[in-house]
Amino acid sequence: MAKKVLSGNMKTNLITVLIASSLLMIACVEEPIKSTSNNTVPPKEVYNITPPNFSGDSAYQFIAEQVAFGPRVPNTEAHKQAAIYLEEKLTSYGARVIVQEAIVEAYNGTKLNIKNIIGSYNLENTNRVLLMAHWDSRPFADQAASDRDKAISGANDGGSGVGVLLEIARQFQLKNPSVGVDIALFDAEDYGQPSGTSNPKPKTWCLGSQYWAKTPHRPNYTAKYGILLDMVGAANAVFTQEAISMYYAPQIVDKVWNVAAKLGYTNYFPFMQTAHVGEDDHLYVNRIAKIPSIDIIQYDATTGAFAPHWHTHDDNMNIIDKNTLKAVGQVVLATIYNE
Ligand code: AHN
Ligand code: ZN
Repeated sequence: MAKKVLSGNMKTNLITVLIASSLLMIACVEEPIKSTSNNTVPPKEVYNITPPNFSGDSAYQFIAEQVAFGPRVPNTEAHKQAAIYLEEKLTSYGARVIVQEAIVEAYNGTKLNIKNIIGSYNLENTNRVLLMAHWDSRPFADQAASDRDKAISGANDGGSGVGVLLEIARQFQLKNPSVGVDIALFDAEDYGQPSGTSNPKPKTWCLGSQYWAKTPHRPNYTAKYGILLDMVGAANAVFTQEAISMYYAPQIVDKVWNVAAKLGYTNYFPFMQTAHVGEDDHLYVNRIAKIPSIDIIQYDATTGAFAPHWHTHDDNMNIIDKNTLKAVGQVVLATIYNE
């Protein structure tokens, strides 16, 4: 049999082809980053696992279902029914669910019957990530022009974070992540004292997470880090890197914003830091439970405020945008599946 020998020329050609094709492969694997921001930091992460495809339609539906109960204000029938819905939903997607019940006191002395709802995946795994949102809605519309004493629908404020987390739960059932994950739906985040009152009281917000941080659903519960989703459903939302997250968990902010950049979502997640945007559930999870946690929260750095619909009756399904839900959900999923 004739032995095949490559001539010097052919060898050079072959090497050239090999180098060219491997460069081409690298170019194909590395997706280009869409960016509208000047201060984009190049992504560091390279994924080992392809995360599932988060459905913005599905998350939208989960928000509509919550809103259909009416405002989820503690001590109301809508609140009671929504709690059953959330527990059933998480259970149906394969989570082990604990409903933590408590009575806490609101700023005005009202005793609130609250429920923190925690759904867990891969309980045997000590390597855990905590995903959070609040599921209650504000009992009044103190930023509204009229009907200020009426509770808000809270499609974005409350509903959106929960909607994204329910869709994430659905995805976990389709493809089990390798880390342990706990989905904590906190109650009574939004019962805080309206600003501008004559005798302001401290710590009137985040009553459910304050209770949970002092008394976790399982003794000695901890997680590697936490991600809170708050107001993650409005069109063209911008999630800045807010101060409490940057103070307690800058490495998690870095990780999540780089995942967002990698996925082409820098418009939603610019590398832009903002000052304190207000107290939120992650403050107590950081301060009391000592779990380094970040808040993905819409904030408008140009106006220095939340969106105009915030704590008004415009916070309804009309302002919810599936593209924003998709961006946030895909970023969180990719973060989890890359652990
Ligand atoms: C305050 O305004 C004190 N906190 C902002 C956090 C918040 C309110 N999230 C939803 N509603
Ligand atoms: Zn609120």
